[in-house]
Amino acid sequence: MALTPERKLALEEIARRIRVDVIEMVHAAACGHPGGPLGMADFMAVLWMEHLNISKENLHDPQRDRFVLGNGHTCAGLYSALAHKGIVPREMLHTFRKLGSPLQGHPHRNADLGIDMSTGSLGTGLSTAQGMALAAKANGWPTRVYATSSDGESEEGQIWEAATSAAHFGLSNLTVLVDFNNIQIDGEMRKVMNVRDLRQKYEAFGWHAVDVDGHDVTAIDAALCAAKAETERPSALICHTTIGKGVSFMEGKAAWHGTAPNDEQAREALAELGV
Ligand SMILES: Cc1ncc(C[n+]2csc(CCOP(=O)(O)OP(=O)(O)O)c2C)c(N)n1
Repeated sequence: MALTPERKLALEEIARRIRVDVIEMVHAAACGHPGGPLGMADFMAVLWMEHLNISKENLHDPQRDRFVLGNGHTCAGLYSALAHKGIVPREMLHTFRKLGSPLQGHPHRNADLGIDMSTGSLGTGLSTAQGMALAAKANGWPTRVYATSSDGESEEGQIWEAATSAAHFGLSNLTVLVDFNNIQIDGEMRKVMNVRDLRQKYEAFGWHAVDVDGHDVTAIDAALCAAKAETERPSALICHTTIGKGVSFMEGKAAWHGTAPNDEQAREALAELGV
């Protein structure tokens, strides 16, 4: 069933709040990656609020859903989503990237905080996610496994090994959401190392794959529903996004892949986000 107009607005509001958290966290840490999680905020909001069966109550249930942030550098958005689910205490967000904090600059697996996998070394996330999906299937569990990835991460050969085996084992309980913003650490993906048409590639590897407007919460929700209805194949949502989305001076700029805003830039960004 399509999102109601009220639910659509509520999810867009969560996405806005994730963006606010990302700016505040990266600014307070004076380092980190704001661009990616700003671009991913819409699909992270839909996934975490509407689809992922992960809550404070079922955190230690082995049969619950799993989430792996393949593009681990975008973790400020994950920590914000976990705070919106009431799993990560909101005040803990202020410790982002500080010495001793469980919320490091790349995710560190933590069973009590809903961080299901350590990531940051690009290429590994989808492999571990497909292992989790295979285990769930072997056990006959209802668990669904979701991973994120990115255009830059799709340059890693290991992604395609995972894609091969996930299709081979018919892991219809596995879905990857690819943040396709055409930007990576060194600039425009198409100039650095063109991964070309990822929908066609995942399809060729035996997946159910669709292109999605990564800022349209209704379209993202519909694509996640279609992925759930799949019974034979793993699903790939190629989410077309803009890096830095929501902050005009960050949009489309590779410089914001891994640069913290200074005081003035943070003030300007937060004002644009309605704070
Ligand atoms: C195996 C590995 N090689 C290199 C890096 C360094 N690295 C960090 S992020 C990144 C670019 C990733 O591209 P993408 O996720 O598309 O970037 P974004 O859209 O977030 O700017 C690279 C090469 C890494 N983390 N892991």
